[in-house]
Amino acid sequence: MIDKYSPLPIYYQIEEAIKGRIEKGELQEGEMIPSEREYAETYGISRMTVRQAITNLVNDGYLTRRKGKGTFVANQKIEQKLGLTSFTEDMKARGLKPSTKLIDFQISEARGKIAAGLGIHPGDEIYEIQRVRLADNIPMALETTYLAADLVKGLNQRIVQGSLYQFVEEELGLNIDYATQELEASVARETESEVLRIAKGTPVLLIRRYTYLKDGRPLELVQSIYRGDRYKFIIDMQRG
Ligand code: 16G
Repeated sequence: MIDKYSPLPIYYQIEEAIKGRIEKGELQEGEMIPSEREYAETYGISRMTVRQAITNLVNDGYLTRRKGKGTFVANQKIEQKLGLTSFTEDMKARGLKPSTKLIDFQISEARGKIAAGLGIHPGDEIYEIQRVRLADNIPMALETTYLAADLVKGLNQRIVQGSLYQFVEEELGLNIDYATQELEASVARETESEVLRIAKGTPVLLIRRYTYLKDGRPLELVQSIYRGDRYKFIIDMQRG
């Protein structure tokens, strides 16, 4: 309930009340929330104040506005612990169906940083793959992967529409061991926004992964653009 004498601003109290109802499951994902007018009447406050609370909740990703329809409870983000798992494994672990839309698959010659990162010579052949990764048919990430053609023998378009890690481990018998990952904030550019079905300029997470085999050989360089409205990465830390 709203306390008009509280030092907490009223819009903030409304925000907390709505958040509380989402967290308790009284308002479910995808459900339409009451209108500004209804909230204003229920709490005996102005519509302006309600609007401010709702705008803040939209900006924080709790709610989403659909033009001409109303305001709905947003899908809450996928929480992902940062570990050396594959996209296929991550989605299956959540009970979501992974799929892949192949944008590009080509064999090219390694240059500069890519050759250096993959531990091969400039001019050596590499696979250059671009994939949109989906969960229950919703685009989650756009991944660009570079692999040394000499190491990942026999890779083809069909294989990369499934799990790359599964192929590397089960078919090639290579041991994936560790990775270094960089995480940066960014915004969706035109092509990225199209394939991820988000507006241009929407915040995204840019992740670069350098993955190595047990014998130390570099396996892959991957640059991924993850939807900022869908993903939240969690890191466990210990002070040792
Ligand atoms: C993840 C990895 C990516 C790897 C892919 C393999 C991140 C940021 N990236 O998306 O480096 O290539 O999984 O997935 O987590 P797959 O086995 O399903 O093809």
